[in-house]
Amino acid sequence: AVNKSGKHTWDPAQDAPARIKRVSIEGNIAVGKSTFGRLLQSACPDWEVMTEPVSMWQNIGTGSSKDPHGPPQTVSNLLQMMYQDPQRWSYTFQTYACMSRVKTQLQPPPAHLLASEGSPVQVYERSVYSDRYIFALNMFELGCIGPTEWAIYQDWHSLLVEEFGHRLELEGIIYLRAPPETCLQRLRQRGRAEEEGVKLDYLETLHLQHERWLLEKSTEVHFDKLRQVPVLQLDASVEFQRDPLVQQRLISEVKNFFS
Ligand code: DGT
Repeated sequence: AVNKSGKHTWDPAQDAPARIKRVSIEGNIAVGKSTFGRLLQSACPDWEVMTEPVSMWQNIGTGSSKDPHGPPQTVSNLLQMMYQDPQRWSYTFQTYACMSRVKTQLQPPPAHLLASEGSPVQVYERSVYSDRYIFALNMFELGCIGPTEWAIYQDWHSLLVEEFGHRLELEGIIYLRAPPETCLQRLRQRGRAEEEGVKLDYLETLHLQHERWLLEKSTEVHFDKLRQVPVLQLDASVEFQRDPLVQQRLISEVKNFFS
């Protein structure tokens, strides 16, 4: 929409203006999605990178904080609970992660994107689609989400995606691809406490899910439009975190792909 002063405005009941592209960054744990998102953010003024709310999953307030005589507010670390007891907590984790991804993808574009004369892009770290076709599916195949939980998850996930329609659609996916061994090395280097017990075979199963979804175009994907979303595959096995030349090459690949 355009208001009286000629500025683009955002009506939350409407879709994002068609010229704003929505793109997600996908890839294995610790491949470097956040680092790459920050690079994109600083190299492309017309891009807005929305970060993944990992800290929300680590700090869920429980207990009553409103009643001064009630139990004190405590904090649960759902990420840690999921890694410590995946059979008990994977389904719960998936409901919360998916809800936070829906919220992120529904956030209106910031004013500077709406006002931009260029080719603005809103970028998400992961999406409601990797929630289902990477993590939830993987946990189901590993036996950490039971058949009944999986049926219920798929039912409400499809309902959400269909009901929110255009507002959750993507115009592109950036797939940061690296061998699981490289991701494990990066994961150990960053030393996130909850991930201490993560083993190579878990990263291998997640790698295969990415390959099935993004490269082999798995027939498990239930949304026709999602199967047609263009995927840019980037070689993230190279050390891009500190090498400015590699960074420039990757950024220009992205810019060319989405221009
Ligand atoms: P990056 O920036 O590529 O280094 O990525 P990370 O590892 O910071 O971010 P990400 O999305 O791979 O995940 C953060 C942590 O949360 C990691 O331990 C994996 C876990 N995680 C993320 N999403 C899900 C999910 O939907 N289900 C499960 N079970 N775990 C998830």
